[in-house]
Amino acid sequence: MTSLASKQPAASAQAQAPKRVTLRQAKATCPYCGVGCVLDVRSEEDRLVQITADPKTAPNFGMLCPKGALLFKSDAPERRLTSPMMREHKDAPLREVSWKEVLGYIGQRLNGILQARGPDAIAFYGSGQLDTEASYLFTKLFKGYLRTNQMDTNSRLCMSSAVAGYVKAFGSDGPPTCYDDIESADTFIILGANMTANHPVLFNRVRRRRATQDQSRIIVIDPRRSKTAEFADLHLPVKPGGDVALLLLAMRRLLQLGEIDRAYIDAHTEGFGELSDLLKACDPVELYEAAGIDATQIEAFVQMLCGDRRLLSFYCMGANQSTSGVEKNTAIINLHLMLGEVGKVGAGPFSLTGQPNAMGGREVGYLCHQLPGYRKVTEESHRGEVERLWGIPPGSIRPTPGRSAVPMFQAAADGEIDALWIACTNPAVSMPNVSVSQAGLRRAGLVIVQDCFVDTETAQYADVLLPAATWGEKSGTMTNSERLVTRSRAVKDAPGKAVPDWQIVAAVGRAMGFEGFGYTAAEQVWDEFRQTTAGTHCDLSGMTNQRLDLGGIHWPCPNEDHPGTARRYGDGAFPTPSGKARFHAAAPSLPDELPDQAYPLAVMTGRVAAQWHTRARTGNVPELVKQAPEPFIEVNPHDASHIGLSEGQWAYAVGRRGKSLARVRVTDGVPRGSVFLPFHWGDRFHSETSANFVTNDAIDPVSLQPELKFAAVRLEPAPAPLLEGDQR
Ligand SMILES: Nc1nc2c(c(=O)[nH]1)N[C@H]1C(S)=C(S)[C@@H](COP(=O)(O)OP(=O)(O)OC[C@H]3O[C@@H](n4cnc5c(=O)[nH]c(N)nc54)[C@H](O)[C@@H]3O)O[C@H]1N2
Ligand SMILES: Nc1nc2c(c(=O)[nH]1)N[C@H]1C(S)=C(S)[C@@H](COP(=O)(O)OP(=O)(O)OC[C@H]3O[C@@H](n4cnc5c(=O)[nH]c(N)nc54)[C@H](O)[C@@H]3O)O[C@H]1N2
Ligand code: SF4
Ligand SMILES: [Mo]
Repeated sequence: MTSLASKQPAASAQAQAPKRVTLRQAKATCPYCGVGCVLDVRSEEDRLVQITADPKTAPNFGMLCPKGALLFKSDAPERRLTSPMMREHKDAPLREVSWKEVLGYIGQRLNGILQARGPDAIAFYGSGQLDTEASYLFTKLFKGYLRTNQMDTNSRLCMSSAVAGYVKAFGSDGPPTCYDDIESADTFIILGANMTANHPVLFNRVRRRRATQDQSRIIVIDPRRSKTAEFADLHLPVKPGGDVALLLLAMRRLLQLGEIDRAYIDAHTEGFGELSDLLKACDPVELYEAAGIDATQIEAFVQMLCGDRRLLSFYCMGANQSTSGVEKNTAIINLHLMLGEVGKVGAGPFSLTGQPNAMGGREVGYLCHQLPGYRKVTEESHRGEVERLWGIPPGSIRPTPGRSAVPMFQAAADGEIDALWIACTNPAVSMPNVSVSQAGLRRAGLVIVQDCFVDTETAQYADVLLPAATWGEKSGTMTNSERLVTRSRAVKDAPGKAVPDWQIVAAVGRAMGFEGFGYTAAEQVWDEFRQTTAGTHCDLSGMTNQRLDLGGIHWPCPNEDHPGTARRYGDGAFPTPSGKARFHAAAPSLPDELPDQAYPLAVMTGRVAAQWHTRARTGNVPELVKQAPEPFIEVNPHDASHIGLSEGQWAYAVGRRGKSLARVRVTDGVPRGSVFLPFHWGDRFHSETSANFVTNDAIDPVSLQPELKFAAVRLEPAPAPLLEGDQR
């Protein structure tokens, strides 16, 4: 195993040994989307050379999408961060240093800040792309040893509304469903998810089911006619933000028709009275206006939900990234509870996880209000349990949540954060209202960036750069969208002094003088973490390293003989105080920032199939870059001609917080009054193209997730930018 010690300069003599040609092969979990495909990866002389998938291995059974298949071209050796780098002053250049020097420096600086300003002046911002071992150790270091809950991750921008929705309705996070439900379901709702682009292998299974079962129907709820909507039997082009109104209209009609599962509601739920009161009291005219859908469309939708069917509902960022994200989530769950479509084979609400290990991150408690095993910092008994497990004094863990992502960067911009440690995420591009986050990165005294590439937008702000081994270079564990836990393996060595993320955290813990970070292998970290989940709602304690070597296991898995649990809540018992699932009656609310005369258009941001987030990896793959080479904005033909914009022209989307440059695509796939802008192209592409210059950082009051799917803008023609390689 590569260890940090062996990466010390003192050990470099080993590198003098004659090199043999090495061929390696292993199974690794795809580092992209939450489908969590298991890939067979081959390397030759420390270069990845081939990616395939085994037809017998879950969850993808031989399938992969172009991003996964082309991973072997994504490593870009020339862009790698291969040594720790640091500078003592903001105006000094970064210089390469040894691990010993950088660890000493970090230990001394963090200890100094702790003494001078207290633990809340130190913050961590992480990622659902870190493996479980690294996420667990960050949680242990910050919450247990630095004694601060100032720790949050990009899951706040991604899944936090889904987490809150599950907790409100079922009493605990985590989906009830599994991928195999697809082959037993017949009616699919896909709400605010463009699965063809963003969860492609899973969508293949949905398409196959649709093709082979006559009764099967696909309903897509998305303001845009996305590629996924093109496969739908019914596309409901909801007004951006209008999902709660649309779902209330459907539930109201189902109630009128008596098409509800009374027996299930009576036996297994509470709060239906309030919901039916709301449904009877609300004004349908207002709901139709808010949903942007007419009665014929609702009728067609409701007809597909009537009678005997198995309903599986997938939802993603169109639901979560909203100031009413939690209400959208609970509305979807309300619909399922009302129809008795929970806990049955082929049925259930199924939040699609974005990142490969955002589920694992939730399990280790990496959001500012969480602790390992779906525990909470606000519960005294939970804190006590975790303190005992970690062997730290009672009272070590703080009882109040730290700042979530958006307030964290705001606090940095306000000068309240002295040290900001960022790992495996690129907030200088991906945060809403990104100018504020960039200001925070500029102002924080000590910015530590832990990444595998040297030139990311966030790395430009670093005072310390820590070189991480990346996918294919380390062993680690991930949980996918369906609670399937898989072990990813190394097929090549990390370049230079780069080491796995968990080793970096453990080394900093030791450098700060803490006991409890003396691990010598990732498997030891896993063994410690799985024990912390024993007896919790996300019990993984039965998943030994040996078992994970043999293949993936679904949690809960409470003991070493337990086969794992593909589906939950089949007995109708929920982890709420009463044991019943809860309906939530919420009237629709409007997005935070509404269009007006000055900013007449609603901008929705999102993704394309060929690029992954800030393009750190997909931007290195020529085939993917060719498919999606530059930023674009989709504009309805009516709006385009009204403004005087034509296909292929460059334009600024100008909002209240900033403006963003993209090439115009005229399409009736977006409704009048709305535009769609992918967020993949940050400063590394061009200084003006980040979509997040215009996005709104208003947050959902419960989940604290920002409204990345709705801001008001106007469009203005712009001169074509000078791009790299351009001869103009
Ligand atoms: N190729 C690719 N795949 C990815 C990623 C990637 O970057 N690239 N990222 C991964 C991650 S982390 C995530 S979170 C997922 C995201 O996966 P998705 O959620 O599928 O992706 P988005 O494109 O952000 O948004 C989905 C859809 O929401 C729609 N939408 C916008 N506003 C509303 C609304 O008010 N209501 C409804 N119903 N729909 C609305 C948009 O039109 C868009 O089609 O993808 C994962 N997979
Ligand atoms: N406008 C708008 N903004 C959005 C969204 C949106 O829909 N619209 N979606 C939001 C969502 S859902 C998400 S999840 C975020 C994603 O946004 P980010 O997390 O910022 O995006 P990535 O490009 O995936 O950043 C991952 C970083 O980790 C690095 N990396 C890769 N492998 C490793 C490793 O093994 N170790 C370490 N230490 N680093 C590694 C990469 O080089 C890269 O710099 O964006 C959010 N921002
Ligand atoms: S579907 Fe997702 S997990 Fe599977 S290969 Fe494609 S990007 Fe990777
Ligand atoms: Mo995400």
